[in-house]
Amino acid sequence: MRFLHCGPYRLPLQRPLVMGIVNLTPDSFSGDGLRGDVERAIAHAQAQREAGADLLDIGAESSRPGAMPTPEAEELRRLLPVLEEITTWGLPISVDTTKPAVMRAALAAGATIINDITAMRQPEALTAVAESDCAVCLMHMQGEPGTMQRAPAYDDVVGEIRAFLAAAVNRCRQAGVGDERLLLDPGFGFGKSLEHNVTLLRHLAELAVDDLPLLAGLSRKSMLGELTGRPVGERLPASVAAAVLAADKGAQILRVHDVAATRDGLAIWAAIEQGD
Ligand code: 7PJ
Repeated sequence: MRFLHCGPYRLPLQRPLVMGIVNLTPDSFSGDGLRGDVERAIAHAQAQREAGADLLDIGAESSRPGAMPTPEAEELRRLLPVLEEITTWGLPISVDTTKPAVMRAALAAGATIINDITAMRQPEALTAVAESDCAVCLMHMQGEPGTMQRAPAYDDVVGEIRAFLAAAVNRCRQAGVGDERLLLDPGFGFGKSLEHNVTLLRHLAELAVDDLPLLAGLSRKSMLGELTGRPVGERLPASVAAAVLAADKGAQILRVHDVAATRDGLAIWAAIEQGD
């Protein structure tokens, strides 16, 4: 049996896992921003857990297309009070951040996964995770949030992203982060056109460098809006369909806003595809 090592936790990778999103940014595109309200954020995290989340991903740094960077002090002010509570709940907590100092503070506060949308490109980020025993999600992004959706371009989107992820894996290995701590993510919507996103989902399995586990984040994203014509508040059915398809294509962790609905979708998929 395979496991993802995240600090003291061992997440079994036999069936797809659901990562519930807890968003602390005030300007979340998906309408779930919690406006810095600690109590409400904790209640939302609790609801995600009760809905059956296997792990939670908490983020206080906006990465939506066109977003301005969040100052470090502000990010920590939003994160730490919530982290202090939810890291006592007995499930792995991932922190969505690109800042080495925030990674260190989050790990000290009990976070056990670092979800870095810049894939450990900063040497100090690599040092921060190498000195701990957390898991690391390496996500692909072309460009930067402020400008990434202006003109995303690839000659071979699957090959280029696979090569990017392979290089990030090598950086981690060289820093002493073992394969049992790594997750790979194509970064749906991060410097990608609709066509790029669709191609990546279709070929998701090819991105699993050395058979490392894949995380997919499609929940409520604009590609689903483009395909259905629905605004962000009406993308639940499309999000569940996308999560189930991602699982079918080999994703081991689905990063979602709607945990209960995603679990239902995955239960049907598992009964058919993983039954007996
Ligand atoms: C992703 C993420 C994703 C990983 C966001 C949103 C936009 N981290 N952070 N993968 N998306 N690893 O919540 O949809 O796709 S922020």
